[in-house]
Amino acid sequence: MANPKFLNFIDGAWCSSKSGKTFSNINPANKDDIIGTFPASDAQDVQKAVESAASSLEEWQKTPPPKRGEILFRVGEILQNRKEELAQLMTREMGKILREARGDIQEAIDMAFYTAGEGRRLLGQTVPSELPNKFCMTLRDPVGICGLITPWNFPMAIPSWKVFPALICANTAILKPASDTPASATKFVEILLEAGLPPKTLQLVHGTGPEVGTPLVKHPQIELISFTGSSQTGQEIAAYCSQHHKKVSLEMGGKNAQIVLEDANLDLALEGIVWGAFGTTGQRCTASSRLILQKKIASELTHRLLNRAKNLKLGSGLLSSTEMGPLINQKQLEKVSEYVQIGQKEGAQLLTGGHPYREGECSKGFFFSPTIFTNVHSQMRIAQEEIFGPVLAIIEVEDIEEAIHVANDTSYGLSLSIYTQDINQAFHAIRAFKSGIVYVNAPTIGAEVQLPFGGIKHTGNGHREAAQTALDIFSEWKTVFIDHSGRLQKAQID
Ligand code: UN1
Repeated sequence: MANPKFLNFIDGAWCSSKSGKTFSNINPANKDDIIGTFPASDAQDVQKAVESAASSLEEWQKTPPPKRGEILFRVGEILQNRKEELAQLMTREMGKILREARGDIQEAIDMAFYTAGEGRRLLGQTVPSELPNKFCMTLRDPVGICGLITPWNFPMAIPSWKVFPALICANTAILKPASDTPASATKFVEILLEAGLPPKTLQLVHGTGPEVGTPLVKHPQIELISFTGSSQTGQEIAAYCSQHHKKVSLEMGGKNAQIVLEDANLDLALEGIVWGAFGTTGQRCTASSRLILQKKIASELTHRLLNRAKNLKLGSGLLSSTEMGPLINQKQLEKVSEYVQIGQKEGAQLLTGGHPYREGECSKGFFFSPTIFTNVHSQMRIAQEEIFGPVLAIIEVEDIEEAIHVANDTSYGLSLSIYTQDINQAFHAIRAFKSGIVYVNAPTIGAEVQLPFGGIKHTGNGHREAAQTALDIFSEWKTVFIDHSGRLQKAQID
């Protein structure tokens, strides 16, 4: 089988790691299928990338924002033209089914067009002064060199959330993609270059967190780190960045819940649960990993859900009949299996699944059966900790107040959802939910790029990706006062 060699992109050229070391990446649906060999980079490669990113800052900052936007517009067009080929590669590399891989690329396309438009906006404010003949406005300044560390679950969408706003705000950037999805990231960078991005503006450095991520975070010339991944790594990054006065934007875990009240449209709720819990094999930070059911409808809905989960078709995401692909790797398979044991020890009742799935061709990959626990209590670890797999914990409640209490009863705060046909209950939940994202009559997944994305509590650190809020991560406000009175005027005094 072919084993293509992929490279870093540093200082305007495709290159191996300085040490010459490599790692290979496999298809999680079929371990025999090798995606390619990639540079196992380290601090030396990061150093070269930073030097190059620094050398290109000035030229990029002189480029008018609409011109920067035109490049992103072309990126959107190229992504559109190559969507199918890129989706095939992403499915092979990451495992998500083709329909979802197309969605991932579509999110990058949306982000490209949305951010391209920002090239002609980058809105600031003009506001009145308290003094005569004095003009007040705000401008956005770039931050500098950005280190962008991205996860494997959205191999193009999440890099696009970080790279495009970083570039439109006139920063230069170093992308360190997850080592489970480096091929998709390489294609992404190739497309930016093809669209006309000045080559030294963006650097691509492949490798592990400890070997590449850590030197990136610790490099004194990197002004900003944007990270999506685990809460533990995020905390370590935040601690370092706060000590060294670096700007840091974090998007970490979730323990999202979908509430179904007794007045809900149950057919709709059922579709939402299946999609929210088992879409992308539960490997979204927005995945619905808790289902909170009002008692009256709990047994009917659980029964119908069980039927659906048992019949989900597992397999290679490249086959159009497949409904759920594999987990990303062996480690994740072990983690999910461990949580099943934890749930059982805690006294939750395993209704279905709970084990790796090895039927037929699936024996070659990291497949895991759709898993449902019932009799779950909010304090159990399976109801508190992020599992990142196709595992759903069902919690029964008496009424909406208890439902909202349970939904909020986690250390995370990304996405919460409620199914009800009662507008008063819906608005009550919208206000009472402690999360960055709320859905009514839709599952916890499915954010759109023109709206802020992110969460509160242990999910984030106060920033929001996508939308115009992303610009606040990648730029610094500069407040400008122009006094054209010709005399000294004293604010708050005159
Ligand atoms: C993620 O899981 O990290 O809202 C991102 C969604 C997608 C993005 C998810 N648009 O589910």
